[in-house]
Amino acid sequence: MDLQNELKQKAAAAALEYVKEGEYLGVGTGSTVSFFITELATSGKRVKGCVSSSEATTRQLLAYGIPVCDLNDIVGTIPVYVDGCDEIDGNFCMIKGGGGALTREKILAEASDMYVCIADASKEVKQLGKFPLPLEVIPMAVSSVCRAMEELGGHPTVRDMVTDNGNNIVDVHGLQIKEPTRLEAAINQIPGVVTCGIFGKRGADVLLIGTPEGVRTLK
Ligand code: ABF
Repeated sequence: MDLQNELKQKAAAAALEYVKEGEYLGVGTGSTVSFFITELATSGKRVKGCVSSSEATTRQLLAYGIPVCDLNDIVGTIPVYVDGCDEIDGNFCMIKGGGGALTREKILAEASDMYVCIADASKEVKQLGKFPLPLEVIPMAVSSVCRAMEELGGHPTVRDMVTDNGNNIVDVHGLQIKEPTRLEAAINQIPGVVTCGIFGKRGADVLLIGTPEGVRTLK
């Protein structure tokens, strides 16, 4: 395993401590989360059920025999949501959506009491924006959303994928994201944008960073 994956795995293993047995657990998407699911499956910890943020995560959970529940069947909030990120800043604002699952991830983050972010050290940044900002976009609005993003100073490209929700992903390069929450709100107002990959209004609560020296916990 290469170093980056080792660091992802360390962070993923550290998140087990936050899993509440007998309760619902929100589960994100991506390679770091994939390590987490394996850790969960082999830990002996039993949750009431997982609420999944993607078809890929659902498949992995079910392959381990971990029950998967529908968010609509849960009354109240999910105590803990474990997910990764593509970038995270000092205020725990994030860019997410590199894997294209941002809409369901944002729904689960909002529905959860605590977002535990797991990441390797390369994800920590001073300012968001080096990682191209993903937007989930209704297919008929792709061109108009791209034009709107150019007006905001970005360079949009359309990703060759269809999301679990049947939409497109536009990746916006070259944005200087100085005020994440404000830009998130502005992009959310563009007709056709389903979800903006800035997680500022609802960022992370706990950050577990895998480093060569061990896992750093930031709250
Ligand atoms: C999820 O997984 C996404 O929001 C983010 O795009 C991605 C991170 O991927 P990885 O864990 O594979 O680096 O958190």
